[in-house]
Amino acid sequence: MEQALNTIRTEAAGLIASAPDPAALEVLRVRFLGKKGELTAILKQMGALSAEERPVVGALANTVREELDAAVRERAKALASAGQAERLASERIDVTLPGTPVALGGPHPLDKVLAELKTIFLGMGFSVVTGPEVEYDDYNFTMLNMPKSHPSRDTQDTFYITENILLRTQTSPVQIRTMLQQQPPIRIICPGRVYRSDPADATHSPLFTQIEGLAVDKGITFTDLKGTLDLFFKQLYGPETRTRFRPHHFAYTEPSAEMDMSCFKCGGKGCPMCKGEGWIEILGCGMVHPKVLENCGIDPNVYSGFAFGMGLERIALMRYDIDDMRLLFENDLRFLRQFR
Ligand code: 2NL
Repeated sequence: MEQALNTIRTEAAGLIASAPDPAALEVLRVRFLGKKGELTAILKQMGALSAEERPVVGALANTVREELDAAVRERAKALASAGQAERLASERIDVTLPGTPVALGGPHPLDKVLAELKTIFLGMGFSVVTGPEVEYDDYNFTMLNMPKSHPSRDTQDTFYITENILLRTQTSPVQIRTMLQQQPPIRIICPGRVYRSDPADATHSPLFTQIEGLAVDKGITFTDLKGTLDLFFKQLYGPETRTRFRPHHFAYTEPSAEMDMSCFKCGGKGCPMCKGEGWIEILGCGMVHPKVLENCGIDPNVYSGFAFGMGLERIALMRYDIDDMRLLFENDLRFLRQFR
């Protein structure tokens, strides 16, 4: 029996020390040390030994078990660290390789123009205010001196959600909301999307961006309106830019005017851009109608104000020499990439 133990001792030690991988090592561990293993099988025969032999063989069996146990653990450790070294080598990453490029966007031409306009108006003491695109008929029309049957509504045909709720046709309702909330002095610009039931063509769109301005305070006159807008266009198109005002009619301003600026292409001599006129029609404006002030709880005997409104798309088309408004809405990347 001692001989059998010693045979296992040398055979197992050799096999364990050269086990090629953790799976093979586990097979050996079960084979020699498992419950049904070779060592156990020998121990089971101990009953046949004499009383003198038993402790000697028992001690040897324990020594062999401890030795083999230690050998298995040692081999397992060696295999694990070899495996790790192998993985580190095979999974090595070259951190100096160039990465996958991320597609970067850029500002839309309308946003670029809007940023420019905002900067100029902020410099003149205006703040930027925005409001909802779905509006009350009251704020979009009635408070602006256009009751339900008013003919001015026809030129601003829009999309109704219900009888009294619609897609706004101008950003004036944002100014109405502001006047309802605070007393003068007020100096704000209100940019945003507005809607009209117009078919799309090179110069029209059922959705466009408007920017309206409003100044209300004691002693505001038409001179303030002219000076503000003239300075604005000189800053936008250059100091040689001139402006002129022609009488017009809006229900919400009195007096009302349309403003032209000298053609930025020919300087006023006349060219295809201005259709030989030398002037380009650019916005509508006027002194806020006393009734509109009154509707908003501002006393027209104490305060007066001016207001103006212009389409941002028209300004963007001229600024970037774009010949069709639809390009601004189609989001064709070949077009948009030119403004990055
Ligand atoms: C245009 C003309 C205009 C206004 C907008 C306005 C707002 C209030 C009171 C009075 Cl709360 N007026 N806004 C005034 C004149 C013209 O827009 O052609 N827009 C595209």
